[in-house]
Amino acid sequence: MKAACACLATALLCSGVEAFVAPAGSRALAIKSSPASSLAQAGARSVASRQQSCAAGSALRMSSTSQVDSAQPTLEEWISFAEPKLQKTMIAMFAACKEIAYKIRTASCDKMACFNEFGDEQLAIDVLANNVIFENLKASGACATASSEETPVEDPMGGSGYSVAFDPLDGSSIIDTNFAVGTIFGVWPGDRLVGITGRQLSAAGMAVYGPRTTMTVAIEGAEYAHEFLLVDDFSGRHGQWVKTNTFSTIEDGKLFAPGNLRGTQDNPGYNQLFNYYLDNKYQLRYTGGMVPDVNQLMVKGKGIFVNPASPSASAKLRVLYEVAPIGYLIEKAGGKSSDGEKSVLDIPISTTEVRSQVAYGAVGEVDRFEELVGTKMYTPLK
Ligand code: FBP
Repeated sequence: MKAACACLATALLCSGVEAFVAPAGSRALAIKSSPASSLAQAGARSVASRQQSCAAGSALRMSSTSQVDSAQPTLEEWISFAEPKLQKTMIAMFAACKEIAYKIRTASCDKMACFNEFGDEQLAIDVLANNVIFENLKASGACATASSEETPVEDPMGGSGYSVAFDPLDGSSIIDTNFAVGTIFGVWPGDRLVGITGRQLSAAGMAVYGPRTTMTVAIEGAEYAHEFLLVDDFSGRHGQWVKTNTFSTIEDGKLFAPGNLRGTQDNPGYNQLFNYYLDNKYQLRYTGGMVPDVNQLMVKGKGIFVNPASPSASAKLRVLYEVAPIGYLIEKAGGKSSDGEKSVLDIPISTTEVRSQVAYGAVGEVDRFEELVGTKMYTPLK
């Protein structure tokens, strides 16, 4: 037991107090960046509380070696095949999502704002996430233009090589209920984010802020989609992104995630599709967060996510920030995407506001969506 506590304290010190202590020990610090002295105090407080819990034989008995297999490559090792500026852009997105993960976990949030333990109001978490991503992209020097669902304009970043469109925090309606949420991004070559399509993507990614923090990416020059885990186990690999999974197939299977369900009231095709799932005893797995709801299709290797439009509930998902990047991931992972008649990667992105209905999943399941829902109640973008 004494050995375990000693190694924990060492892990604390080795992995750089600030990064480690802040999320676990002191919410206020992570967000409010209080003066150094209180950092030391917080650090000390955190060590003390962990020793107590260690002493109490709690689940915190840590081994000095990481739970993650040391043979698994880190992000930096895995991505070294890619074009250097694309590497920089992707590493900037991973760094931003790591920071967002800590901030989400350490802030008590309601819909409009976040509060630290001193009750000081902070930026709403999606605005905070938005700023963190812009800062990291600017610092990369490889990003010419960036745009986000929070700030839907083409914003010059002062770098060159790639442009990034992102939804800083998807699932705004479920963040206060502490459900898993995520960040979605797409990387295009050059400096424009309109007058393009998803077919021109160089890479895309989706961070899932759930019990674990994972990031799934797909990138030109590599087949399939690839999952990374943010190591958070006080080991020597603490704070690193380590490769944990490769997603290459999404097969037919009875798992469905039905978005915009109110659309079944005035979209007969959607009503028919929904009843097909019920009649055939499909498993309902829907949280209201597109990121975890789509991520499960790759992890389970089966099923379908739909968000059809209807006359009373028009399409709400934005092609630039959400639909095209996720379409790129799903198609690289061996699945199919559709707007009712074609791949979402072929939807022209004429403005940052373009929206579309979507289906993602196994080829057979998406074909059924096109057959029953299709474009009967929706005019796809040409
Ligand atoms: P935000 O971009 O505003 O978060 O909206 C997107 C979203 O929350 C998706 O994550 C989710 O799949 C969908 O809206 C939920 O739609 P609905 O409530 O109609 O099922």
